[in-house]
Amino acid sequence: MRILVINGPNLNMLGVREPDVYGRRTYADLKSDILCWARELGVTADIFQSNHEGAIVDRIQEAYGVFDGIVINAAAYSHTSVAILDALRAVRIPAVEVHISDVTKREPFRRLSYAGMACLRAYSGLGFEGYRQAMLFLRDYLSGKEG
Ligand code: CA2
Repeated sequence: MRILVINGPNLNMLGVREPDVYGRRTYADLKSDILCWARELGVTADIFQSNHEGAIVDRIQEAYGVFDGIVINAAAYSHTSVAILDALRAVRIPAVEVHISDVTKREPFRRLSYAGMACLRAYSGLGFEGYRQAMLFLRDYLSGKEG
């Protein structure tokens, strides 16, 4: 089972600034956690990060026929990008949204997620653990254990 994990703009800055919102751990730590959890869950995870909307759209399109599931934290593009929403809908790969912070408790503009409209569910405010929950859900969903 192949899962593509997509991270959007500025997530590569994790641990560098705003530790009160996103914690002190770095993007390298996040990647290593995701790969470790993927091994434990018995899935293969590829991780992609970009600060560019079009690059994220390209990566989603390239996933067609290759990946079984997508975990996406589109970061700020979650709240603005109809292009990412359309790409997720076009490939019809089961997708789950993740946000490290609790977007429901921040500025009102973070409550709307276009990417989330193409996702089966969202994990928000769980820190890095949200990625593990998303991969676990997808593994069970794809193997028919979760409806
Ligand atoms: O909570 C999340 O995971 C977000 O997707 C993170 C985005 C934000 O725009 C979303 O509303 C919620 C921002 C990622 C930026 O990460 C930074 C990391 C370190 C320093 C500054 C920003």
